[in-house]
Amino acid sequence: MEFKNLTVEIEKPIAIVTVNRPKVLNALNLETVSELGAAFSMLEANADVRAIIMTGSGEKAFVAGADITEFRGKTAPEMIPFAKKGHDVARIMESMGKPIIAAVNGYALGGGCEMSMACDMRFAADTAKFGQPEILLGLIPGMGGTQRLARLVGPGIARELVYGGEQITAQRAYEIGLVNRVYPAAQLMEETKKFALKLAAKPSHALKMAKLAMNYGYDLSLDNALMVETQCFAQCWSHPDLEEGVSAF
Ligand code: CO8
Repeated sequence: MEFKNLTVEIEKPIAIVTVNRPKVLNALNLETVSELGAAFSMLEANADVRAIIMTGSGEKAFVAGADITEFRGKTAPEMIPFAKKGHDVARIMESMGKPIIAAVNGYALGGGCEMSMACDMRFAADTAKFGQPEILLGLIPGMGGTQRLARLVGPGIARELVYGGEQITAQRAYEIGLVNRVYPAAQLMEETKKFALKLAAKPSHALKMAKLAMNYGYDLSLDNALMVETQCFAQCWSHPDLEEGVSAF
């Protein structure tokens, strides 16, 4: 599948999705958001791919947000499908069975920070910057930032970032739990690939069940979430990986 705004490299057993609009710091226009949805759906269906890295092209940005040039002249009703599109893509990423690691190589602002939060985890270059600067434009996050940020870092710090619009360093993002790991910029991709390969070597069905139990259970009451976990746990017995793993033990 060919994309205009992305590259998708398959280095079995991992794939690397790179937003490729470096002239605008990989800002997400609607076409790019649609292409991301198609790319992740395609990778979910590709049995050769067991873990995915998402990153941005160039050295400066992961994704500097939604493409602001698409905002002018729009009306409120026109922006509903725009936001919905972003939400749909984030949901594709969260509901697919394969882990996605964001390799945040630079600015992850607005929709870029939100995209990284739809990934399973975030590894960042020490030069990366995170933030939800929408307030400075007279708007608010529209791709899940008002919700996912609070779930990741807690409501107090999330409010500080969304209301204040300030950028934070990768180190600060690590301290608040937004980022899992920070690496010197030159090592980010190599280290992220190493970790993706480790995940790719894990029993894929069990990993899928872990991801689904954690993502679908998160918003439920504890009783309902435990029911989701029970189903996913039991599903592990429907796959030969379990027999293999238990026998090896
Ligand atoms: N949209 C469009 N173009 C952009 C964007 C953007 N978000 N960010 C940077 N660019 C362009 C610049 O206009 C510039 O273009 P040109 O060379 O033609 O002038 C080029 O990229 C390089 O940028 P700068 O010259 O500004 O580079 P600096 O190093 O001086 O600054 C910054 C880097 C700090 C990242 C700065 O570019 C900036 O502040 N960018 C905007 C960041 C921002 O506000 N992001 C939030 C956007 S709103 C949003 O994301 C809402 C999400 C809604 C989700 C909807 C789902 C589909």
